Amino acid sequence: MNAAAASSSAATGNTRIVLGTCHHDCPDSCGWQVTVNGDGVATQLRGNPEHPYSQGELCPKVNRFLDRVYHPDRILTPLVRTGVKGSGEFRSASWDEALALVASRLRDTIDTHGGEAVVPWSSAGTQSTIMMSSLDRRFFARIGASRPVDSLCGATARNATASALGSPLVSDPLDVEHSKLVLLWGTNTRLTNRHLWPYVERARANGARVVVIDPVRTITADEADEFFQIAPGTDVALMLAMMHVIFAEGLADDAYLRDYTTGADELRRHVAEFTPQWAARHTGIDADRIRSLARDYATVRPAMIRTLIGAEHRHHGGQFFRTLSLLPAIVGSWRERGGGYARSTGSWFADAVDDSVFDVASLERSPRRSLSVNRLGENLTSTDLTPGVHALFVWNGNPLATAPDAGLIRRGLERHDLFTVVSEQFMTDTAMYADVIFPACTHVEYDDVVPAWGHLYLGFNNRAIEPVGESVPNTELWRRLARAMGYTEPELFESDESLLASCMPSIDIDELRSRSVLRLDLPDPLLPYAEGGFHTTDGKLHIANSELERAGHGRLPTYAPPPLPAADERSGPSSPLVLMSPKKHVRFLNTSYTPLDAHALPEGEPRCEITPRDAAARNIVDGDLVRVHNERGSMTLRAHVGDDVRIRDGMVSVPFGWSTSRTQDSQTVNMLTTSAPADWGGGVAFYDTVVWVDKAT
Ligand SMILES: Nc1nc2c(c(=O)[nH]1)N[C@H]1C(S)=C(S)[C@@H](COP(=O)(O)OP(=O)(O)OC[C@H]3O[C@@H](n4cnc5c(=O)[nH]c(N)nc54)[C@H](O)[C@@H]3O)O[C@H]1N2
Ligand SMILES: Nc1nc2c(c(=O)[nH]1)N[C@H]1C(S)=C(S)[C@@H](COP(=O)(O)OP(=O)(O)OC[C@H]3O[C@@H](n4cnc5c(=O)[nH]c(N)nc54)[C@H](O)[C@@H]3O)O[C@H]1N2
Ligand code: SF4
Ligand SMILES: [Mo]
Repeated sequence: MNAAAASSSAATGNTRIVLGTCHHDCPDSCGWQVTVNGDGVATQLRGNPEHPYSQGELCPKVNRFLDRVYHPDRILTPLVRTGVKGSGEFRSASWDEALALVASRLRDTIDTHGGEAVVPWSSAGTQSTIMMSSLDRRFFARIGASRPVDSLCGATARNATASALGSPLVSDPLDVEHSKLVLLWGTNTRLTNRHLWPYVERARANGARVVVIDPVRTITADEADEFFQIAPGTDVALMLAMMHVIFAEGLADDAYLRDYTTGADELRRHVAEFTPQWAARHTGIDADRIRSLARDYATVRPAMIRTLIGAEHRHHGGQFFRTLSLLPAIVGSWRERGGGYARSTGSWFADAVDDSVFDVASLERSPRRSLSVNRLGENLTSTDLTPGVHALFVWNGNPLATAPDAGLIRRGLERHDLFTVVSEQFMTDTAMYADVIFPACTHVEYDDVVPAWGHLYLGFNNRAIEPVGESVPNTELWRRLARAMGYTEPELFESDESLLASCMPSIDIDELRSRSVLRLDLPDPLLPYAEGGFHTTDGKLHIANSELERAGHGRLPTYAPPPLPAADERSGPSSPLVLMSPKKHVRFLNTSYTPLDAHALPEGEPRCEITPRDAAARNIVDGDLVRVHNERGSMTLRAHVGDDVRIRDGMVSVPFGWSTSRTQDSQTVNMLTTSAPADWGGGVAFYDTVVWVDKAT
């Protein structure tokens, strides 16, 4: 440990306290502190009370993080498959043997089919900077592998916001504390962003009203002052009707629109036809409630819109974020602290942490094709791709349970002529199908910098313990693989320390290490568009947007009904239902933790929520085994029927996050979900899935 790192750990006797930052794919990026005894064993991990945002609190998952670190099921050596794919039969192997095997299969693949037959797939298992993505980019560029594009999370929200505002940069969510009206629109704050909730509560203590807009009555909706249980995928109709009321009743901030925007008059004419009555037919929300929501939004000061990811997982995802981004300008709420629009803060970190330094042009051999990570199943099973996919690398993710149309992924992973390499901490659904598994470190075992997407504090994670077993940080895996392949370019072997220094040229890393948290060097309060200053050619917000028009998204926000059966088509005994598959459990983080007994939930297995009306029509009672199915797959689970279900008639809900090892028939909800793309930006329309439900016989 260097001198600076030592200063981040207070020593008492032989015991040290090491400061770190949670790495999970969660907006909160909490600060933690790890107690390490004289033998180098971590004995306690708890919240860092000095962290300005999380203030000493973690969450039920990470309070038990050390269980995960020292769990008996953790993968601690390389593993080589011995049984059929999916059987989970492996033997342990030395690093040398496993690396030699992978290198020889990779060379064969590249010689026979070309580099593009190699496909990398990763997600945000750790969202710390260099472990999430750095040397992997160089390694796969050197191979000439297919280039992964799109994302399961955030691409549509980010890109659609940016195409509306000129940049993805928006408000500081912590300013919600200063709001008098909080619209939690398609976000389940109390579950997914729990450390923001105290800020919302403080606003409420000062008289704020909290409104939740969601097709599911979430635990956040339970605490709201007002809940709009909107029909799935119809939000743009609600937004257009709000605009209609605001213009029609003279509630717009005309000065803001005149000074800082263009196209407001076009919008005013455009929304004239989108009355609350019209929106009521689409959204299922009474016209009177729509009218009063619009009036409140325009007149209560300050009013903040808060959203995250949920609503992007729809065909209309791009249009949702584009339209939502325009609302604060119409009422002028960008002017105020506690106003504006808050979603991911991730883009604010780009100046402090510049990950473009990880791309090295000189390593690129030839142009590479792009393959969507959202279509892994299609890519693995396609007979049209030339070359086909012959080698797959998976790290930081568990696509067999988290990516859509996962039955097709499973069929692909079963292919005898596919060589699959997985880097993991645990035997996940996906790892079960690997040919070779490499053991990965957990987050207490390496140094890294951790940007956030729920606040503006940059975190540092100091390594607390040595790697457990033979596990390595992701960066070390890419260095070892590059060596095994016989590559010699120095960029492939850059050290972690050097990678960290090169991506943060303007940060005093020693200070960041020792404090483990620094606020970005940004104004406080952060009011990005209080006086215009949009990141467009003329600094104005282009409400009527010719670029979006050229891209086919409409010059002005446009509503198209979702590709789902209408409510009246969802009422018969054999009619289709809309499948929701949201995050639901406080002890899961996507699928991480689900195989661990310590995180087991009382219900033991996922259940299918169905309303009493729809259950009765199918002769289903609470606890019955039901089959949820469509053209992509079928899943058997127990029904949960009752007045406490959180969905409306015509919908069912199966929670996301459960691994196949915890379900009745080794399926997960993503065996049913669609991989259809969202309208723009690179996201996927998971939640626009239609299913049929029958009593299992
Ligand atoms: N405990 C826990 N916390 C987590 C996670 C976890 O798995 N467990 N995952 C983390 C990750 S990766 C992410 S991206 C964030 C996501 O954070 P959020 O975006 O807050 O969470 P989601 O559950 O994806 O979606 C939010 C809400 O969108 C709703 N929604 C779906 N369709 C629509 C629609 O058409 N209109 C409207 N208005 N709402 C809609 C869903 O019902 C859901 O309640 O959470 C993070 N935090
Ligand atoms: N139906 C439905 N599907 C969804 C969603 C939904 O709401 N509904 N949500 C979507 C969203 S928002 C997201 S973000 C995705 C999440 O999709 P994934 O990112 O695939 O989800 P996780 O289950 O968190 O898998 C992360 C894995 O990374 C591993 N890991 C952690 N740290 C490291 C490391 O340092 N090195 C290596 N090699 N591995 C590591 C963990 O052990 C874990 O198995 O799922 C998406 N899928
Ligand atoms: S998972 Fe989220 S809430 Fe839990 S400790 Fe990590 S950052 Fe905080
Ligand atoms: Mo996500």
